[in-house]
Amino acid sequence: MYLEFVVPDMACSACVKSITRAIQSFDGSAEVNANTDTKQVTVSTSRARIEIEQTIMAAGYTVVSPPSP
Ligand SMILES: [Cu+2]
Repeated sequence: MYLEFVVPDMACSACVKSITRAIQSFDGSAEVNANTDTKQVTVSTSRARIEIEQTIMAAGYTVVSPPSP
């Protein structure tokens, strides 16, 4: 499934790398797409939304979640 997160303090490609690495060390098969302009992070994963959210926060970033469908 695809999960979308908004990460307001993701500013540059180094942030994208840290977030991607954190998520992929949690779920090795996850695909991460991040846009520093829109601050959106899209994750293709089989893990639960809360787990990915906690992983992003553990990497030091703030997550603003859009409402779950
Ligand atoms: Cu950065």
